[in-house]
Amino acid sequence: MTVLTESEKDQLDQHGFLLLESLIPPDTTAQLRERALALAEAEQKAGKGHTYLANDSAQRVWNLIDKGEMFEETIQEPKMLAAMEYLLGADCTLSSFTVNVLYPSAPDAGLHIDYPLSGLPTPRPNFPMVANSVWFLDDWTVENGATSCVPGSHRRLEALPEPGVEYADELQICGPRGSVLIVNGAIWHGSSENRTNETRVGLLGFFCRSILKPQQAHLELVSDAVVSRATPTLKRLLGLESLPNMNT
Ligand SMILES: O=C(O)CCC(=O)C(=O)O
Repeated sequence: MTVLTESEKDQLDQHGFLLLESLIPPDTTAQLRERALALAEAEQKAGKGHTYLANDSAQRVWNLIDKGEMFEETIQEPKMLAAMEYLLGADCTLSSFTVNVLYPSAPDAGLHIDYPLSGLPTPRPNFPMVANSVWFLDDWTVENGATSCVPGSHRRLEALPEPGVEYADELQICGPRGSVLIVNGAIWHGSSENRTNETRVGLLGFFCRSILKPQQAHLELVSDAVVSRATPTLKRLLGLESLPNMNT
């Protein structure tokens, strides 16, 4: 069983984020990038691209579990899951799994905390409720929009980041392609401006405690074939072990 070291746990507890550097082998990273971009292009061509930010300069591809067998395996990566289970409990579930593409000139997306925390009354819970894994399918650099974080901001239980403000303690988390950044969903974070001529491609594997309603209704969105071949871990992540009861 893969577990976090004490220093990795401490990093998550104290700073609210952890960079798992070069976790994914280069050939897998390249395949994931190719598939992610192919899906983004196909959805745009079909007029179903989920674009956002100014001039449609960023794009999400939703419901990845149903968009290629490689994503079923990817979301069960043991070290990433160990981090999620440390933060959210051994029974944590998938909230959503998406591609996030930043095209050249995508602006800074601004700092935020993750769904559904910003809609909760304050003080927000002082333990993690949701957490994201940001998969670097390109090198994450200051120039191409590497994720910004404000270390320790998961402990600011009353406050929210102010739109447009640059915080003195905000850092961009850079790293080589194949790295996975784990962020407590309560930390102030967001993608930065892509000032390069290259597209920055990432995946967002977003998880929640099993008591929460996930961001996507996996069991309605995922095909029967995916569910029937799912490993016990994937079934649990899709929510099969945390369904409301059907007693009448
Ligand atoms: O793509 C990134 O750098 C981070 C995106 C993110 O944090 C989000 O959309 O919640």
